[in-house]
Formats: sequence, C-alpha cells, structure tokens
Amino acid sequence: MTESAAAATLLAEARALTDAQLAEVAADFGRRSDRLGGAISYALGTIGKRIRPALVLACYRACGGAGPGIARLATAVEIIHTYSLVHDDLPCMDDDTRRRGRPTTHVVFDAAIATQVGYLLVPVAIGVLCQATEEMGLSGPTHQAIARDLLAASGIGGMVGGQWLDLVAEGRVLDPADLTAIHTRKTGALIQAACLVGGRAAGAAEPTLRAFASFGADIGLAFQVADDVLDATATTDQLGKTAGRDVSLQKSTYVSLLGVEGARAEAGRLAAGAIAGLQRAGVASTALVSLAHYIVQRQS
Ligand code: GRG
Repeated sequence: MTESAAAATLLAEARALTDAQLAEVAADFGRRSDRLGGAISYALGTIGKRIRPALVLACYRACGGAGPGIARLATAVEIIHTYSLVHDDLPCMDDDTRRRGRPTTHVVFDAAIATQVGYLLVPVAIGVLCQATEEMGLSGPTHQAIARDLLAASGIGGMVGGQWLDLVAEGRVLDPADLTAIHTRKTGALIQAACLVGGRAAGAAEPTLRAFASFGADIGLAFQVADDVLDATATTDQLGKTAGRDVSLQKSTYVSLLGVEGARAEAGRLAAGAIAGLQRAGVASTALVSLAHYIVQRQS
C-alpha cells in the first residue's frame, strides 16, 4: 500500500468509528423536542476529516494498543474539536457562514443556540472520555493523565488561550515567533493531546510519550501552516469553509509572513522534523508517518 493510501485508509477507519459514536451521542440529544437537541445533532453530524481521532488510533496502535475501546476515546477528542469549530464560527469570533460543506450552526439555528451547543459539548466530551477509560479498564492514574492532557490542551494554556491571542491580534502584523506562540496553542495543543491520549491509553512509557508530545507539537503547527496555505490557495467548495477568510479578517498568517511557497516549505520542514523525532525515539509507525505527510499535503 502506498503511503497516501495508508493515510486515506486510516482516516476512513477513524471516520467510521468516530461517526458511529457521534451518532449515538447525537441520538441521545436528538430525542429532545427543542431546538437545542436539533442543533447538537446538527453540529455532531457534520463530516470532518477526523484527523485527531486518526492520531489517537495511530499512537495507540504504535504502542501495541489493540482494543476497540479506543474509538470512544478518539470521539471525546473529536467532540472537543467540534465544540471549538462551532464557537470559532460565531459572529463574536471568526463570524463564518460555512463549515464542513454546510451552513454553520449559528446560521441554521442562531448565535444563542450555537453558543449553548458549544458549551454543552465540553461536558459531553468529558462524559464520553470517562465512559471510554472505564470500558477500557484503564487505571485511575492513566485516566487522570488522559483527562488532564485533554483539558490542558483545551484551556487557557492551549486552544482557548490561543484563540484569545488570535482574536486580539487581528489587524496587527505579527512576527513569526508571535504567530507560532498563537498556533502552538490554538491549533497545535489539541493535535498534540490526541497523540498523548492514544499513547497513554496503550500504556506508553515516558520516553515514548515525550516523543509523541514533540511529534504532536510539530505536526500541530504544520497543520496550521498548511491551513493558511489552503485558505489562500483553495476554493470555498474544496475547503467546505469560506476561503480567503484570513485576508478579510486581516489576520497575520504564515502565508502573509512567508509567502505561499515559503509557508509550504515551512510545513514540509515541520513534518520532516516530526518524523525524524519519532525515528530517533525508536517509534516505528507507518501510520504516523503517513498522517504527518497527509497533514501538509492535504487539499482540504
Ligand atoms: C473563549 C476565546 C475563546 C475561545 C473558544 C473557539 C475556540 C475556543 C477555539 C478555536 C480553535 C480553532 C477553531 C482552531 C482552528 C483549528 C483548525 C485549523 C481547525 C480545522 O480543523 P480541520 O481541518 O477541520 O481538521 P475538520 O472540519 O476536518 O474537522
């Protein structure tokens, strides 16, 4: 199997496993007769690339993990990601009307409902995480470490903090160090947490977890650099979200600082560094190598 076929196969598997779990959660809320139930089902029913669940699966398996329970843990990470997309698109944040090829949650419902959906998805994700670690029979300390990693990546030192910095930076020209400080937190932290969660669930030793932390940080940043390139070069139809949004929001991006070719080279450099780090740590995983390449070569 070629490397790109390996990434496509893993992403398809992650999508099938995660979508089944998301449908279960959505069905629980869908039974509510009010608009909130419909809005939660709508947000959870959108079709994403499922990169974060694929990383959870790949890191788990790279450390010898084999049980089916990992799908639920991967779903917890994807639900946190889904909440962040719903809130990111709100009028008070990036104010976007399209996501994953469909109108955003606040466009279909309204901003108040979409705000409630986002807030509600956080405890839902933690509930799914608790169910997963219990079903997998993970120890108390492993459960705690997984919850701590995911919450730390989502909080002020991670996604929320990065989003905050990103919003206040609109209209300002940033230098590369500032941009990296924002995106390490805003985008990179959750991708890094996906790697750590998968490794911890498989009982990975500390040196392997350190390698996953470094790999996750590098591909997390590479993911954002590639995202900036796509925002500047792809169409709204290809992306499933509004293209060219960075320019309209006057955001500094890797493309505005380095140009399209410079940003592509930076993404490639970060992915190569991520793969070299895994090799140095003795982690042999074709799946992780293929995902690192996919993250910088993707077209959407
Ligand atoms: C309270 C300030 C404050 C923030 C709330 C909204 C939020 C937290 C954080 C935003 C985080 C965010 C949306 C980062 C962008 C990451 C990114 C490029 C997402 C797109 O990921 P893909 O391409 O999406 O994997 P799909 O749709 O494929 O899942």
